[in-house]
Amino acid sequence: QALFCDENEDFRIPPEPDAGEQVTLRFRTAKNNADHVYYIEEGKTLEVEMEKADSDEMFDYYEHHFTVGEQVVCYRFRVEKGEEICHYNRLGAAMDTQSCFSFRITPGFHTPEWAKGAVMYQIFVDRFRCGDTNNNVETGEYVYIGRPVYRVDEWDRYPSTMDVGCFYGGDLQGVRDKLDYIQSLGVEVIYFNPIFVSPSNHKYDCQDYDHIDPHYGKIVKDGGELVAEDAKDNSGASKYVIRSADKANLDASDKFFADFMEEIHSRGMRVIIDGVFNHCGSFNKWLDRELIYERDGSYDCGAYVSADSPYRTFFKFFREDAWPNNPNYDGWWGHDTLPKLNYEESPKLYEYIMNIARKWVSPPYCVDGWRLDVAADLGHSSEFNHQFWRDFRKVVKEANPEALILAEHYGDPIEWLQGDQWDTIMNYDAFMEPLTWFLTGMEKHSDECNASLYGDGENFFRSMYYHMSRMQTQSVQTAMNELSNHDHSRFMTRTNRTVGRIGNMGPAAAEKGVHHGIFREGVLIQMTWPGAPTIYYGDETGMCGWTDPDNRRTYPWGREDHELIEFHKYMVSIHKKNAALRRGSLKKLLADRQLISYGRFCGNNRCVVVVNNSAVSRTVKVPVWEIGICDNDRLTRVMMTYTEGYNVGAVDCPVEDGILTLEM
Ligand code: ARE
Repeated sequence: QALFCDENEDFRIPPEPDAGEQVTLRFRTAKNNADHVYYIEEGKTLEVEMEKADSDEMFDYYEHHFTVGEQVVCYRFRVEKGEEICHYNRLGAAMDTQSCFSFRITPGFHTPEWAKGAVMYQIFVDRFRCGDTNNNVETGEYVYIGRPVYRVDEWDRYPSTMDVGCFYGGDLQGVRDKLDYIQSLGVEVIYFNPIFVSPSNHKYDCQDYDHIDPHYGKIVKDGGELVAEDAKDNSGASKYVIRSADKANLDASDKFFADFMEEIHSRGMRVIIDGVFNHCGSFNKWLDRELIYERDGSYDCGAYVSADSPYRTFFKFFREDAWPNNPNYDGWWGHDTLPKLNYEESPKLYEYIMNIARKWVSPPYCVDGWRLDVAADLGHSSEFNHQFWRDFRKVVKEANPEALILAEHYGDPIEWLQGDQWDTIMNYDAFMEPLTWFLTGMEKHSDECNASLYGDGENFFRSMYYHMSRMQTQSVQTAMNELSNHDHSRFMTRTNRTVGRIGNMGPAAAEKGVHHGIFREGVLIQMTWPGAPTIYYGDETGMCGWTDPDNRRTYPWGREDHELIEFHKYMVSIHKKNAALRRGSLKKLLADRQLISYGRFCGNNRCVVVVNNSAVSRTVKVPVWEIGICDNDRLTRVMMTYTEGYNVGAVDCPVEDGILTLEM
């Protein structure tokens, strides 16, 4: 229990050394307890006995110094006391010595400092706030997959089906109008779901990577007549120029976004945007299926229309004998609206997308990072996939060394997090899944609610430690830790297990009678767990919703749950005030079936978190000496929550002989 080491700044100095730099590793043992501590470097069969360099009342600290070379260094420790031998790696004190759990130094792998423990806010633009009615999609403005799009006039009204062609009118001006509110929550970074030109409300089917969608930006000119349902040209394409393809509107929207970004930066905030590079939309001029704006002679026809299209190689076709209008192309997971991009056979496309990667992180926009959609799916082989992301990293970091590269990823990310590709990931495995399972008993982050058992604390830690060990610490610290997002049910719905299924959509505001207890436990863990806590718009006011599309309801302006908003503000402020919570070490302190406790510590800042996931109160004795707390003077803060209440402010529980006792 006393043994400790990790990749954080108290135990590796500096924590992210470059080639040629001196590094000091520190290993903690109980005072006057170990006979020998060895540093063991893998691959070299190098073993060095560490020197006892420092001690305090409770612990001894052993050190090893060396100069980092060009190569990755993988290491672990061995502690000996008499006959007893103990190994230590990323999983903690371990009986095994499997190299896959080693500590690791990757010279030159830095993730942006600003992103470490940053508080983020995710916005699905169409549903957050309408700030400019002039840019609203109009009913019948264009045809999307054979159906005219439509506008929902009442912000709080839910149609019986929410299809991808229905729009509420949320836009960037709406976000701009609410920046004071967003900032008052303590948010530092906004992550936007896609904002480039696209005909759907989610915009994962990109029509033009070079411009902000005027329906989210600015419309200065009406782009001609509205498209009638049956107005198509020979290729099946709709006939008229639509407002979102009008040059004047595109330029005005890009300018609007540049100004928006300037305001964001002047407030000290940052923005991450969604990069959907695995596939585009079938409406993209490159494919030209159901093209929704006029072919004005400025470009050639797309690959769907003719085999002679200059974009023919941008896509993979399964049948060569089906032109004109060849529907036999590769789509992401079979979706024909999401044609997969065929980089391998099209250097032109490759170059084009690399320029897009560079463009948006450069002036005048200077976006602070990319969230990469289905990043592991990109390309047709794993070798190519990795090469693409290596080039992508080079291009982005050269243009903006501070930009964050954050991939959407399910499963083991280790191959991509070696320092040469992504910085980090949307954290499902080492956050959303174990947390949901522990608190609600729902399997992983799935939207099925059929579990009869709740998770238990031991498993929570086992799973968290395992998955965190698949990332180096600079990736863990910047990982996007979410309770909800646009692909999964709202956490308030998940913790209540029954509310708001599709077909039974309630009002947009938090439903009455919803229980907040488990939800608050989730927020407490989120704001005290390693990583970047990210609030999905509206979660702070208790929005409900089942999975896509019900998780994309409109923000309930005027009907907010102020108590819950205050709770978020308070938790965010605690997160930001304590260095230990932003980037400190983590140590499990207690776990049983319905209880977890852990410590976060960094220098002299020491915080203890206790979560009792049951309605039964109990006395808990937490071994806080494990994070260096022997008496109340050493304790910075205790935060506890239980299904019937919480106390995140007081530090008035007694600590005696390193044991904290509390009633909860
Ligand atoms: C639309 C409708 C849906 C409908 C679907 C199929 O909205 O209701 O079920 O079509 O007809 C975007 C839109 C979606 C849209 C989809 C297809 O946002 O609304 O769905 O395009 O047109 C997996 C992937 C993961 C992916 C999710 C959706 O691994 O990468 O599925 N997430 C990204 C984005 C999405 C986006 C796309 C990909 C496509 O974040 O928003 O969808 O660009 C388990 C599995 C995961 C699975 C996850 C969620 O955990 O392990 O692999 O994620 O569930 O389903």
